[in-house]
Order: sequence, then C-alpha cells, then structure tokens
Amino acid sequence: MEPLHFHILSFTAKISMHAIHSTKKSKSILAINRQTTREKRQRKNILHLPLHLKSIIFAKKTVSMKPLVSIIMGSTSDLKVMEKAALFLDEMEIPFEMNALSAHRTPEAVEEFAKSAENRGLKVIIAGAGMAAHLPGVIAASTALPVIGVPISATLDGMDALLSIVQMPPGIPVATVGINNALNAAILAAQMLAFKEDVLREKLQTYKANLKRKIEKANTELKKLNYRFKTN
Ligand code: AIR
Repeated sequence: MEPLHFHILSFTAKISMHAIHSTKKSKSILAINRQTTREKRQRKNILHLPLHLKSIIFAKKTVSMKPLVSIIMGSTSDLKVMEKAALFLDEMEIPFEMNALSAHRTPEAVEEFAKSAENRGLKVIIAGAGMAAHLPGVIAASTALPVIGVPISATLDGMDALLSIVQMPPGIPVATVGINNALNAAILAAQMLAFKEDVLREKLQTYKANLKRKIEKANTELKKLNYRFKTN
C-alpha cells in the first residue's frame, strides 16, 4: 500500500519555540508560539518565495507537534489556493498537516485517512479539490470530524467543484466555503477550535477587529473623494 500521509511541505505541523498553554480549568491543546514582532516581519518578507524555499526557512529551529487541522488537496495543482489556509493557520499558530489525496486516484488512501483522523488527534479537516470534487464528501462519509470543503476553480470557473462539494445528501454535511476561498476555510477551522481555546479566541477577535479597521480606513479615504452630486 502506498504511504498514506504524503507530506508536501516540511513546515507543516511544525512551529518554532512553543509551549503548551494551560489554564487552571483546562489544559490547552494548542501550542503557543512566542513570535517576536521581528520574527513576524521576517516571515511576511519571505511569503513571496517559492514554496520549497519557504519550507526550508520555516523549518529552521522547529519542533514537531501533533496537528489539530488537516489540510487535504486533490492534487498539488491545488496548492496555490490551499496555501492560503496554511498561511492563516501559521499566523494563528495552529499546528496542521498538509497532504495530497485524491478521491478518484487514491480512494483507499482517502478512506484510511478519514477513518484514522480522529484517533490521530485531528479536530477539523479542510479538503480542497477541483472539477468533480468528491474529496471533502468522501472524507465526511468516513469521519464524524467537521469537514470544510474548498471548491477549487480548475474548470467551469469552479462551479463544477462548488456544486460537487455543497450538494451533499442529507446526513453527510460538508461546510462549504466560496470558490478558491481557502482562507475562509482556515478561519472557520480556527473558530471551531477557538470554542475551547481562550487564547485562540482572542487572536480571532483581534483578526476581526483589524478587518473592521480596514473598512473604517476605507471610509475615511472615500470621504476625501469629491463628486458633484456626492453628499458625504
Ligand atoms: N481532482 C483530483 N482527483 C480528483 C479530483 N477531482 C482534482 C484536483 C484538481 C483537478 O482535479 O483537486 O483540482 C486537476 O488535477 P491535476 O492533478 O490534473 O492538476
């Protein structure tokens, strides 16, 4: 049998300096990565590099951790889209793994992955695929973990993938995000984990507050525009 977990990127499920966060009431399953502002800036500066280089840089000084989120994609041709999920999970310091599995090309491996996911400690699965995108649905059929589907625009502007993922029969739901919107999939996964994680919830609140600030800034800019009939 072919190896089930084909790791595309070595930076997955690995972060630098970490400590297990624990409160009096409950022990957190999330590792807190104490990144300095300088480290954060350095990471931003290398985001444009090719993936193989990024993986080497991110892997520096890393410690292996148990992944909480699994990012699965139907093909490495989906990576450009799915990478957005990886980058957000990195930003939120949530350990994750990233693998390529295909509902059509490796059906046995998909089933094995889905059946073992919960026992491996995973909490959420993000699955992206294009064309006849059966991957999220097939995974959802074999696990009780929440599955978030990302329709990828490979053909027909992604409408084929969107309908394949969203139109699940009653009993096997897949939480479907917009076409190519892997970022939203990662945010949703983080929100699911934040249910029990105070630190993560705070990070998400900050993230959303920043989105609000962006719109407030946009409105300040729009106010400066003058048109003959513009009233504000
Ligand atoms: N795919 C792969 N196996 C089943 C499906 N539906 C999808 C991939 C990718 C598209 O087919 O998710 O979006 C094209 O794959 P490739 O490998 O030919 O580039």
